[in-house]
Amino acid sequence: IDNFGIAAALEQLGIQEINNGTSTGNNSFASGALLESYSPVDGQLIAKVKMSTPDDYQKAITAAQEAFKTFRTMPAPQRGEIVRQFGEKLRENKEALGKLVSYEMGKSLQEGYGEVQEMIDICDFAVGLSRQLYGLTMHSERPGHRMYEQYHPLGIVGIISAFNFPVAVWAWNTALAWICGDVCIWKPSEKTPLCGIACQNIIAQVLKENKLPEGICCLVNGNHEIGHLIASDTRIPLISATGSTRMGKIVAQTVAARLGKSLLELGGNNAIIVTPDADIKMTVIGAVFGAVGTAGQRCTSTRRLIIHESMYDQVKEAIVSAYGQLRIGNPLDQNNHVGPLIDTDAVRMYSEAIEKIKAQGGKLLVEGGVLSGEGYESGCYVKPAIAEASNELEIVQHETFAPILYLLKYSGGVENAIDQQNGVAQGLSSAIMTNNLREAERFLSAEGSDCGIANVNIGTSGAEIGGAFGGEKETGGGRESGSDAWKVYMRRQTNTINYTTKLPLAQGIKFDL
Ligand code: UN1
Repeated sequence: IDNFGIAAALEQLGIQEINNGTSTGNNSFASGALLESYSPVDGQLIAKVKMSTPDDYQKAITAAQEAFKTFRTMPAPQRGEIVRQFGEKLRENKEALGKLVSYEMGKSLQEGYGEVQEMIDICDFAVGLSRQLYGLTMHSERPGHRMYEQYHPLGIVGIISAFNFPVAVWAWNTALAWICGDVCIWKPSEKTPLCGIACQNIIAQVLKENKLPEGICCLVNGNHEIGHLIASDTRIPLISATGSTRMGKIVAQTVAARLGKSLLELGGNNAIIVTPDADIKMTVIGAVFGAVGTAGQRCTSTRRLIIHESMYDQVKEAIVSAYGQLRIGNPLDQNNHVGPLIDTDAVRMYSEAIEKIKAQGGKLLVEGGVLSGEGYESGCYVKPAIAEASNELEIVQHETFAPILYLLKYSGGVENAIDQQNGVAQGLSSAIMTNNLREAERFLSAEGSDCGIANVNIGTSGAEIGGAFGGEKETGGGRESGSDAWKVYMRRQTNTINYTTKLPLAQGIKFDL
């Protein structure tokens, strides 16, 4: 592994004690049991991390509450300056952090770097936004009155993130929360705790250099018990949670029970529609990257191809033949296209899904299977699979977080493909491959895709940070990242000021004493 410079990367990120059983990281709110982080790349123990106890959690909340008292009064452009410095530090650490993401999570090195690039991009976006937290001015119906709205910081934002984007999703939330004047408490996935520590170490330098308290950005590594403490805590007005629909439903109910706000980014079941007017070459690249990139573990991964019957055989052959070219192996080696799944539990879910496809009447065109032998010792490497199926199958309706692609057929007009595309419980990302303007516009119209993301001649994954990211239905309805997603991190206040000596009432009501 060290041909890839992992040890040096860990050292640069302040994770120095490797494989020797000691805990690592300089986070203050961690005095609990050790959590072991194994790499799916080679099955090796990377390091052990101290988890946060409920008591540590209470300390973190107190630190965050204290920090909020001052941070909320710092002018937003000055908070933007802190985010700018964070972005600079990320640039310096892009290579090291990208490597750690690749090694701890298993995505390709390029994608690891890409993820850090998303962090840098959201920092740049947030810096600009820190001067643009605009509210509207309205005309009052009463003379001598002025009415406007302003956005104030909310308080503590609880961030629960997933293993598949172990650093970027945190940054989307944090960079925006900070410029909005909020402080954050972050529970990374238990499967990628070192990514959390590395980010904390980077931001700790920025906070220290600016004499700002750690409470602005608290890290709490731990399991679902810490997650529950965060979700049920009335001191946390907003919970931003990324993960499975199952987890999201639990978080949503817990947060709703105390009338908190939640921003949910849950499962997808994303499809690409391939019409008779599609460019086949683009379709193949978009579909294969979408299905096997990150080993099918993006919430935006392509799960279904809905192909017009007139193109079906041609597209099927091209995709199956492209799968024949895929190199599966160590993701740090840039010659490989597909890395491992996150752990052996994920492998088991993949294998069960393959069995279900067969049992439910799907037909495997590319068999799949678990790889073993040299280079695959971790037991986490699987072959991407393709199955012919129909949209109604239970397994097709379900999001399997693995590289399994379903080929579905449609006949007649594009509306029939859109029906299938929308005919699932999830609503994150969608795409159409066509050069036909009518089909493309129909797909984007009110009677088109019901997803939060709808692309034309682009695959389903790889969204840019500038747009609002998220989806409908079981995807949870939240929007993160670009556009005006920042508004959920602030509280809106409507202000009406009377600068006369009279007190006229709205709606013309008369009340004289
Ligand atoms: C996720 O999988 O949780 O659009 C986020 C994409 C990435 C983000 C995915 N920019 O694929």
